[in-house]
Amino acid sequence: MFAFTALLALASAALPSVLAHGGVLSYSNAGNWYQGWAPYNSPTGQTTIQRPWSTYNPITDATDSQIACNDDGTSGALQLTATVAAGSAITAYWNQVWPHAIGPMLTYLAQCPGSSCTGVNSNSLKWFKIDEAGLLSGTVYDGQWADGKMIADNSSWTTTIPSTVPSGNYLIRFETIALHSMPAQFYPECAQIQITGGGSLAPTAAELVSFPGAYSNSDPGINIDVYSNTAQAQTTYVIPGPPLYGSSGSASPAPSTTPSAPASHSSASSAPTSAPSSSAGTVAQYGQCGGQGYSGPTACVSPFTCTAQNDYYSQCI
Ligand SMILES: *[C@@H]1O[C@H](CO)[C@@H](O)[C@H](O)[C@H]1NC(C)=O
Ligand SMILES: [Cu+2]
Repeated sequence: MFAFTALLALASAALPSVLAHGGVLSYSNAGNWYQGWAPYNSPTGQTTIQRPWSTYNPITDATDSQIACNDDGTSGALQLTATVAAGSAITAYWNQVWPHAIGPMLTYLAQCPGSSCTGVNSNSLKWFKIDEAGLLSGTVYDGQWADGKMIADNSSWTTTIPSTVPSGNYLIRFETIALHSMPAQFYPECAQIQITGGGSLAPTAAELVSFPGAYSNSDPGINIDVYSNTAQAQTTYVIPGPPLYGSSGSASPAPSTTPSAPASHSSASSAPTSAPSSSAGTVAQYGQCGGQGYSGPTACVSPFTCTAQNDYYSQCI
């Protein structure tokens, strides 16, 4: 008993900053579990799908040279790649219990040239955003944020690889941004995946960005004081980065016959959407079409269906 307590005391004394920050430590996909990089261990002999990363501390400059993958951009000496089916869900797990509940969650992909991402510098790639969630309900000051949902979901975030993404080798970049203090704190980590069974919808030029480059310190979603008077009345939050993949003009034009009723929600939960009865818009593939706190259009462009991802987010897929 004494030894155990002493060990705990020793551990917390030795790793003070570890308790305040962190990053993605593991992944799961289709029942497979993938251990991530252990930044506090020796790099020697580490074999993982995750790109090596160097520090538990946050990045606090939106243009930092390490903002792509929280590292110098290089792959590991024994780098692995996970095979992931297009259309499947992949989950990233942060260290438990993640401490920062205010801010957005974002997931990006970047395709690598050639037959592997190993050896490819992450700063040389073009990224597109496949998932984003920001202020889910309430105000910027005291509302519910995606970061809080991540904590509630076992300090993890699940993103579905779009079924339309071309097959190939990619880096996947999970990111949580913490807004509880200024400047904002960025926690991005990357893993190597090979997407199989994909589609043929390439991201548009407007959807592709570089890291660094995608964010600016003056972006409204980054240069934000969540405790200000403005924030106390603010119910919208602009998520940083490019438009979501599939949302910027690549969807087929709206059909000539307007759907007569909003698309039904396939959610089994009782999570209501405040669907406005006058909704006339049609939402492009991967666009938001429902969820608590959402009041925009709910009808999807044909042939997509509004599908609940969680209580707060339904999208056209
Ligand atoms: C919660 O996450 C940890 C990894 O951080 C994992 O080992 C555990 O299985 C997860 N629990 C559930 C219920 O998913
Ligand atoms: Cu922290």
